[in-house]
Amino acid sequence: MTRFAAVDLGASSGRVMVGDESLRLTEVHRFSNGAAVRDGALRWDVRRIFREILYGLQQAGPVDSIGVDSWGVDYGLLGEDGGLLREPVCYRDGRTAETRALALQRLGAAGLYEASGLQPHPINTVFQLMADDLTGAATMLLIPDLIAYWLTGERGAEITNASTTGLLDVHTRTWSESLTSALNIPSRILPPLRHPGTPIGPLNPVCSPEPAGPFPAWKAEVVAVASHDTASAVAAAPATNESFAYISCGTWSLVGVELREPVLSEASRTGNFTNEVGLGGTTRYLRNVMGLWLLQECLAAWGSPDLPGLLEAAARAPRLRSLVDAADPAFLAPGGMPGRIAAACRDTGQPEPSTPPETVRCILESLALAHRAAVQDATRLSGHRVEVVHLLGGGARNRLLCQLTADACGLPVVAGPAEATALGNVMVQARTAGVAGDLRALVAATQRLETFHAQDTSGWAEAQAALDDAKAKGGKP
Ligand code: ADP
Ligand code: LRH
Repeated sequence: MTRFAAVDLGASSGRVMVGDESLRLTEVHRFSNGAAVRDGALRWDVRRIFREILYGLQQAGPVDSIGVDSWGVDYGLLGEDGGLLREPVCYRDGRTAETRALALQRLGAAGLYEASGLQPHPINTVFQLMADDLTGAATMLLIPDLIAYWLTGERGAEITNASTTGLLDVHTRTWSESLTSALNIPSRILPPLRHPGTPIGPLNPVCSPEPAGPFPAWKAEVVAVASHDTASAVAAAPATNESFAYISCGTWSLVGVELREPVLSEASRTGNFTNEVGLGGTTRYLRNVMGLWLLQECLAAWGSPDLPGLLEAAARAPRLRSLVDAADPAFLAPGGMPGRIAAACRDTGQPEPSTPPETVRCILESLALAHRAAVQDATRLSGHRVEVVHLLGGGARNRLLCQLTADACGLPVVAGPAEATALGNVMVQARTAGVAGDLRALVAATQRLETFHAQDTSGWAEAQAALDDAKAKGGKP
């Protein structure tokens, strides 16, 4: 039996899982993740993450290959000597406000969209690089590529994640010279692109940072997977035909459809849709919705109460009482989330949630409403038919959110796999090792899934109209 290690780094937790050709998956190590302010910026402790990965690989024992995926857009800079210049900055740091405005001024919103196919989200790598000090930078490595470099000594940029940077040409899928030159980003720091399924190199500690702990003593090939976590999750959607939408639901909700070609219309641009690269050359046509970040932040503010108890109480709280725009980047930064949500309700003329269960109800219904809007808009803007919604990732464990999403969308929601990303990571390694056949069908046949049918579909359209109306009158989200 061939064994594959999937290193899957989420914004809220990282894990090392072992999978095989039958897509049986075992978690061997999980660790918490999160950004913290150091040296004047919100940063990821990527050396600690690497130590956790090495520990996880130790727990995994010998495997035939290793794949690494993580959240998108963030990067580390290597100096001329190959060392990391600084701890990577988290996309939630506020440093891109001015550079985003500058890029929009130089190229125009339509010009940026036509070139990159991305919504001009403040998190995009391009705006971060424009805000960064690139003195002495030899190479920019996205997070999974940085980990792969530390594991092998090889540098590159895997294409699904490169497509989140805002520097990939949406037409040619190569680094865009016109964007780098217009935005003064030295193209020499962008490493060669690589595609899922290509070998990166054998395990080799030559570039591993110190002190990192024991490096695996066994031999294994590190293989490029769909290293953007969302791309891996979508690859593992247990879809039986093309007529589906997906919600990759964890810290973020990434909501959209899988297409053969990008959609670059004006309506798509103003609708805030992004065209990212998916496995097999597909387009992930999606909208970024804030996701369970809203809940994570509230839980942290409340001192981490028991989640199941809170969800039960939220299920009993009044229905569709107060809603916020869960796709609004105003919720991007950390801190004070219960108060910010209450203020957003107040500013749009709605009752403020006054207890944690009411706030949780507000968050989950707001997410369900944003899921509904994104599924409907993606369908309308792309012309793609949708009969079912696949809700993937940790959010699939939140049964209330799954039911509310089915109700809001008026469509069946198939929830799971909760570890879709790690599964998508293993799928590419299995394919590379020669496993043939329909791997999505294998996911459907082997993983725990639950279908939620739409029940109470009343009130959602009115709630959306009321929220749009309140925002149009100047209310904050
Ligand atoms: P990421 O990869 O972005 O770190 P995950 O896909 O791991 O995110 O999802 C994490 C989220 O899943 C948590 O914030 C939490 O809201 C939700 N979640 C995980 N386990 C459960 C559970 N048992 N019940 C309800 N929600 C859960
Ligand atoms: C989800 C995700 C998402 C990006 C964001 C930075 O983890 O990769 O697709 O937009 O993180």
